Amino acid sequence: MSSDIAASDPTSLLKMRIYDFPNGPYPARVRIALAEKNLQSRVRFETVNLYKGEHKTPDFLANRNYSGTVPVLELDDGTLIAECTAITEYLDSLDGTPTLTGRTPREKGLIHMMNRRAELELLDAVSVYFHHATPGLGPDVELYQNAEWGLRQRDKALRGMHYFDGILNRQHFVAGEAFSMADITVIAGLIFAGLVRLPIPADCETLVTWYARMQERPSVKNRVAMSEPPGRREHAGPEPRSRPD
Ligand code: GTS
Repeated sequence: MSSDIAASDPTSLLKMRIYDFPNGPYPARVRIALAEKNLQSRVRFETVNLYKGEHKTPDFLANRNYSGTVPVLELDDGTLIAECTAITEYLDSLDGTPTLTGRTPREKGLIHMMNRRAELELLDAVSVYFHHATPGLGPDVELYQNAEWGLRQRDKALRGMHYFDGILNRQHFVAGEAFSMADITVIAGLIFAGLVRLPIPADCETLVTWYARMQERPSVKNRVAMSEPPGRREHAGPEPRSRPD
């Protein structure tokens, strides 16, 4: 693992550590949340090289995240918090003024629902496509692949894009009229889709326009830029497999 300090102010107090893969779509969720909350200076990043399978070693599984994924947040008392949603909820609560996960019970419920929907219908589906129907992280890491399942999930992700296009036709943001964690998850889904060369369907005009608007946010701009080549090549690997007959 290598280390890089995200603090723009070197004198700032580092309180947290995040294990992640810098241009990964799921890590992007937490990096965007950190930027939205202006908390980058409180975090030290440790790179876990997914292509070398560092997230599947016995040590990582036992001492970082049983699920074998990144990102993982480590607090200064050693507490480990995995799962992007959990990490975002933690970060959003730190200053007592949550802006990403909702303030009222209604907001919290809607944001949680739409965030989960963004995972199920888009981001996780693209991820399954990547791991099962493309070379994914390579043969040393992808020990089981089911291309048919991967291609089904690719189609699910495309349906998900149409779903979110319809949602965004009715409202400015994924969970209502304010930017939230649910928007970040859709953005991550579109970042991942870009990496695996799965473009937004042309008829999803609202989603395309919304995504362009999201990329104007400073927190998002750099993350999306990282999904362009050569970052794209790094995560996408060779051409995806074609659909089996
Ligand atoms: N549910 C998890 C979360 O929300 O944190 C999923 C995390 C996840 O899949 N992370 C990816 C991973 O560790 C990181 S990246 O692909 O976006 O860079 N993948 C490795 C693997 O083997 O699944």
